[in-house]
Amino acid sequence: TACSSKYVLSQMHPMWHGPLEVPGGDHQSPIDIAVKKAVFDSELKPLESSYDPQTCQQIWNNGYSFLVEYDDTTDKNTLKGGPLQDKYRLCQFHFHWGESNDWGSEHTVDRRLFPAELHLVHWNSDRYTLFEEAVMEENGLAVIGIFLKVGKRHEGLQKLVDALPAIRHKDSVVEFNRFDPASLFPSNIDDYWTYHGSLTTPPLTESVTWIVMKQHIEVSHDQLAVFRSLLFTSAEEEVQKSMVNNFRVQQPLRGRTVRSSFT
Ligand code: SG4
Ligand code: ZN
Repeated sequence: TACSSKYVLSQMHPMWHGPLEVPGGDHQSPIDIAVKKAVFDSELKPLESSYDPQTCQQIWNNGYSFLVEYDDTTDKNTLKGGPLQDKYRLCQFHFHWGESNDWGSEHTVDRRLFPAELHLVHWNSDRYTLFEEAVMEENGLAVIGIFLKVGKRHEGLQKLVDALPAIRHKDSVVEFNRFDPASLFPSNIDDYWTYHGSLTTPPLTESVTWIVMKQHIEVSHDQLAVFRSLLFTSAEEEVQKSMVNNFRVQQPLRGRTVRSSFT
């Protein structure tokens, strides 16, 4: 599957649920984005994405979030431009959310929390041949972060929301086709912040160029309520646990600079 995600997960899950050693790195994610401290960089280009909705394969509850996975064996879904030197390939997107609308995002803006955050995970297909290889390298991954706010119903998101009851339990997977990831982009993708950081779950490798959109998207309270009806637990477990608050705590900036594409 995309990102060889089953392989990654079987390694990361026992770790994540046990006491987590904080890795030594100085480039961990997520962070608070302090708007006035971000440095405008006129060299930052507009992002160029090109996605083929036909390459969408499945939707999967991995026991931590739900993932929409794409065929990443060829360059059919690419991201370049922006802060990126190379071409990156989409493998999956997923969300983080809270138990209430008051929190749930991983990144914050001037300490402001959002009810959810979308992550579109891409790996560097110019330099590496596999996701597993890219995940270990400094320029291996590019993740687009998009904040969700509660407001009016999001049409693009609804097709996803409708599929969620079928993957309520951990480890359930259903086929999911023809979904355009760009339908979840805000109208303005030219304004973003970027910094160098890490995955927010094990292996927590510092391989991510983060691209966090300034503009959020709006989804309805009811749509988020369906996210919260998912379960961390498998069908066999006696005590079922709602999938909520699946975000990592914030990490220190430690001298890094957040750059902005806008003034
Ligand atoms: C979520 O747990 C996804 O389910 C993981 O996907 C993902 O791991 C992890 O978040 C970290 O990604 O953009 N938040 S993040 O830094 O993409 C990876 C899978 O395990 C490695 C496939
Ligand atoms: Zn994420």
